[in-house]
Amino acid sequence: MIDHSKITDSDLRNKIKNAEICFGGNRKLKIYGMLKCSSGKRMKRQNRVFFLSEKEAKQNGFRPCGHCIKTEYQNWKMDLFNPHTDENTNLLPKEGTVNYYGKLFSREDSNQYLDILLNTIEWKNDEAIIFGKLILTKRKVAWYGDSGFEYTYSNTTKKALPWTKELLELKKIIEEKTGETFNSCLLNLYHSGEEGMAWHSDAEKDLKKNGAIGSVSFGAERKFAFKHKQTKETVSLILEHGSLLVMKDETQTHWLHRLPPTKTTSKPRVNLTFRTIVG
Ligand SMILES: O=C(O)CCC(=O)C(=O)O
Repeated sequence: MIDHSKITDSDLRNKIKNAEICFGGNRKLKIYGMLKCSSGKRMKRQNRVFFLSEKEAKQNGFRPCGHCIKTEYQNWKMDLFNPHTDENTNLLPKEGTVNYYGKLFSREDSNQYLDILLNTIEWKNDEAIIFGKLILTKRKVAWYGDSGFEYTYSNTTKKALPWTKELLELKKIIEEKTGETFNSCLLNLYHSGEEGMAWHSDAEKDLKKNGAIGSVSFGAERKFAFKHKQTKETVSLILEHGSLLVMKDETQTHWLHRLPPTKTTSKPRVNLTFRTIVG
């Protein structure tokens, strides 16, 4: 790491020319970025440092700049939110089980599923009856299942549509991966980060008690959070494009979950929750 205040301007020019300096950083903020980054230009000389490589910057405890090296920044943020856990780690500290399997599908397959789901599912605005008034959400939903199952939530009853080819394909993959079985799927379409879902639990009487719910996400990566009903402690993670999250055991009894709205994306996201309805 080289301090800007300890070298002359001609030294600096030479080191850049000889590729001995390739990245700049802010010592106070502990952020590194490209030499041409506009955020770097505004900095005081005594705060500016230089690095040969990103590796050197990271070894010194610097994180990537969100403006000029977006991909590295996204990866850094993801690591921060999704600590390196595997599908056997329970993300909840007590009274429930949540396992995050990470990305199950390649980027290409995930893009293809997103495209197919956006175009083949019978999306409808969700309906809820709140204080006797019919409310239509901006978010769209669809309900698919084995044989015309009915499912009641938010005081409205939905009848399941017959499985599409891709939904059956996804159901099989999730069943094989988790060792669980499912007979229905609720799909949600969030057109942009402005749309989300408020705190709730999936504990309707039609759902198998303590049964597993397999949640598959395609599209924009979004934060997903859990809140304990009594202690209010929270757990959150980022649901990635093509990923699987499983909630089971007493999770719905003791924890609420939500998808908070965000200004950080305007891209769509589709979420599928594979469930077991009891007849
Ligand atoms: O979109 C999501 O990830 C969450 C969906 C959800 O909470 C639900 O279907 O109950």
